[in-house]
Amino acid sequence: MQLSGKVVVVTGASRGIGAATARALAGRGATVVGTGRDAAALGAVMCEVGGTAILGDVRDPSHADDVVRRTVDEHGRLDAIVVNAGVGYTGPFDAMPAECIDEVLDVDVRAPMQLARAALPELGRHDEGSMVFVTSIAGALLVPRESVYSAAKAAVEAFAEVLREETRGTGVHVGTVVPGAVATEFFTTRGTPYDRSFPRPIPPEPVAAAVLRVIEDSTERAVVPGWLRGPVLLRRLAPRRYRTLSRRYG
Ligand code: NJP
Repeated sequence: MQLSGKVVVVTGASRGIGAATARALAGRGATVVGTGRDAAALGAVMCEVGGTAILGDVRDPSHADDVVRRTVDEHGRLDAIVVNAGVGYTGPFDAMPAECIDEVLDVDVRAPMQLARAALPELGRHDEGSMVFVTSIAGALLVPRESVYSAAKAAVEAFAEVLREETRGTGVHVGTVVPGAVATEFFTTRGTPYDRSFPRPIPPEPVAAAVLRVIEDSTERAVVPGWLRGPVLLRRLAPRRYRTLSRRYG
């Protein structure tokens, strides 16, 4: 898909990967509709990229339909969505508060599915449409102390794979971007700092560039940074071997 002149919704565009993606999309000539709850932060990013801000909580049952309806009302079309808004949680599962389980599942699983449901008819209305889910390396490697978050992101990967098959031949492409550690406020928001010395977090811009590649080239799945494809492949092909190595080297 050529992005110039297209209308693209980016959820969680108030900061981090979403804000970087909004800037990258605007740089390609796309019109960006960004969502988030932080009015000041989202307003500043949308002002910078000449986009439209839609304030709201993705957990609100009417949010997904609202975002699609307002986008089409204002811009006349919807060509792509980047389903990026997300929250993390780290800590042993037996100490995870019930409301945190609900928040991770609501924001990271239910909301992306609801947005996909609401957007699909519009994405299919023109010759081509694109839907990109920002998942996580945690969903691919299934990380201890991130059980619910890992399961949530793995669920979205599974959902995207099925949706890709269901939409084959309709002109709508479904892809995912799988980031490793990224230097954003994600860790502050989840309440636990990133405490590993390796791998070092990458800036959000390469993840945004991967989102654009997935849309422009109809790529199925982009892992960023690319070397993480190694551990992902090892876990898939030799799960017990992978687990032994990850216990030893972290
Ligand atoms: O996180 P952060 P990232 N309703 O915290 C929005 C995944 N990922 O950019 O509402 C509506 O800077 C929030 O907006 P606001 C991760 O799982 C990351 O790093 O205004 N919006 C903000 O714009 C996520 O899916 C890393 O506060 C809600 C955005 O989400 C994606 O990358 C590693 C919301 C979060 O910005 C972007 O994360 C990885 C709600 N209820 C995967 N809750 C990483 N950073 O290391 C949150 O593997 N938002």
